[in-house]
Amino acid sequence: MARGGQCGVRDTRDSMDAMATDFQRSKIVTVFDAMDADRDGLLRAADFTALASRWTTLRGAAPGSREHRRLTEVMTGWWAELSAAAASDAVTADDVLRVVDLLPGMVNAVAETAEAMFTAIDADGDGRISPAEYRQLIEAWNGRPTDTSEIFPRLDANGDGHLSRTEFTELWIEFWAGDDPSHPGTWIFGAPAAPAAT
Ligand SMILES: [Ca+2]
Ligand SMILES: [Ca+2]
Repeated sequence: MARGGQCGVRDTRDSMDAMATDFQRSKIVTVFDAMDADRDGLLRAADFTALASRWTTLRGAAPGSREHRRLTEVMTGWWAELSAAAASDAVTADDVLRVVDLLPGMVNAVAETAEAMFTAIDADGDGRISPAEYRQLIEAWNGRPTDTSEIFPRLDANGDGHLSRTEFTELWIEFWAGDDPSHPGTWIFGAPAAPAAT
């Protein structure tokens, strides 16, 4: 395996056995591609700004409004953490996967991110994510209209028509730190890419 000395990442811990699986890689690459607005294979601050901008536009949040600031802060905060963890201002999918390798040991941090995301997604602030609020998230992410009517029920564990904070956090943690293809969390950013071959 290529574990050569090309990276400046500190390996003070024995995490080489925590490499992302092919399944985790396919999940992350799907999200990465959606965020990589200019498709150059690198995430930069501008990609997160663009995502925040798509989101605030869909939401109808005017620049300077509290809503605009909140959504922008969530995405900017993500970028700050990711670029710091990757020690780069141009982050590759492999960089993201190296960060993801560490997440199973950082479940509290992942849950905090879920909390920030939940608050951002919950546009009307009623403490739950409606199908329309979820769709807005996915359309901001994808940058195009997306039918999420078949995806949402997969995520709604208790079938009450909304995602509670608890439901969302569980899905979020599974997506980023889990490795179970059959878990609904696989679908949190929409339909996962089909396997390369069947
Ligand atoms: Ca709501
Ligand atoms: Ca529910």
